[in-house]
Amino acid sequence: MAIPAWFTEDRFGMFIHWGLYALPARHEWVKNRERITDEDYDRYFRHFEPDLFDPREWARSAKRAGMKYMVLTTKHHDGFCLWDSKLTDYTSMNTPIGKDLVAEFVEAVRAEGLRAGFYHSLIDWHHPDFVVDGLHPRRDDPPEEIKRLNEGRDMARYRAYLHGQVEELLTGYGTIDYLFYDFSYKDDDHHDVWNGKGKEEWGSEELLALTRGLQPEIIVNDRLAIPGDLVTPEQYQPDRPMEVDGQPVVWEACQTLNGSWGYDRDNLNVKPVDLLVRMLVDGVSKNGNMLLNVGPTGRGDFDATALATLEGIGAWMSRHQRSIYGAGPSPHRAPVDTRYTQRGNRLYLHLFTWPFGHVHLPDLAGKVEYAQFLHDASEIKYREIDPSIKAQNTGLGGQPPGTLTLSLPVVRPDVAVPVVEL
Ligand code: H79
Repeated sequence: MAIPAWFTEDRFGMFIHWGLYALPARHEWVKNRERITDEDYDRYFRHFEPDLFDPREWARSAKRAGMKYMVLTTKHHDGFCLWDSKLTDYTSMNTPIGKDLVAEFVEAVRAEGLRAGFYHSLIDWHHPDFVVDGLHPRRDDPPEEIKRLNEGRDMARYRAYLHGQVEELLTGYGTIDYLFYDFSYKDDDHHDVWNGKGKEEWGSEELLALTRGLQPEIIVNDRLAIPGDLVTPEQYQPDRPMEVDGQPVVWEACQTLNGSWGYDRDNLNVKPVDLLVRMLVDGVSKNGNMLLNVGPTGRGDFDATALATLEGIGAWMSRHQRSIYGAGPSPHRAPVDTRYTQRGNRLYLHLFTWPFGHVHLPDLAGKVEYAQFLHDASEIKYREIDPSIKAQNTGLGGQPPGTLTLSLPVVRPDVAVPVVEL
């Protein structure tokens, strides 16, 4: 089945990781990493009161950055639910904020003209029937401790809960455009995990059928351990258009601002704007999307660094979106430190470093009608070497026939990534 066209046209979305872990503010895996007991973690539940939560403001920030869709964590691995689920008490309704945050999110995102998606964790560290995992050196039986923790736990009951909650989310909130399930870990990459989980544990076939039955147009990711609509490299850029079994596939890289998905107060490893723009461009040049994450604070707003980063990306997008929306890879070969994207007969040359006056484009002589910078529509002059001539000594640095050479200004334009439109 073909994926809805909006997804590969829009190219750029916002991921939002938000939940109780915004309060400790040191990574969304904090409960697991620091072996925090349920009792201690419950303090975040009792103090969750995001009084500055304003999803219209989130959506406006996303829109200004050039993002076209937004994906919110309805539930992360800690099991805390951001909507009014009837299947558990462990929801935002029972915290001091006392609101269905998913409902407000979906309404706000739509009101700003963006598409709304959900992230939903398959893993659940809170549900009493979720069989506990463990790391182990390879051996035959789980350690006694893991066996003891799992007495009375029943994944069949957890599956019913998982499917029931997805049904709530896909029936109670109108059209949902996208679903990111997260994640399966029962394969060669995870051979050191006791009780690793995959399609049997999640009931993946049934869950995917339920998802599509309730939302026929929805786009579903690939982490149910069965094929989905797209593949989702996490925090890495593939080196070419992605393929599965030799066939091109739709893909989307999910990326963080600083290596953490949840709000991480003391993390100073923030990616600069020009790097994030290069990552977006790199993805589109390889036929991929980017889902860029923000982790809102415990008060419900975006921190100053996230806001400044989004503004910076937006400043670039407002002048360069023509090279992103509806664009994809080009059959032409891009010079080193550049990326091509192409839409129809327009070719976009993205310059990741600044050249020494010239940039040589192989095989484009005779094919270009006009060249300009995208940010200010200023003409870029160029010379061409007739593809039919034999001579090698052309006076243009020995470039081969067929080369088109752009003459670029000495001073690099003051934009994150300069783009020449051909
Ligand atoms: O939600 C964000 C992350 O929290 C989640 N996916 C993004 C979108 C994610 N975190 N980690 N991972 C995905 C992969 C991590 C795998 C491991 Fe493990 C965690 C390897 C070791 C610890 C789970 C437990 C798999 C093996 C043992």
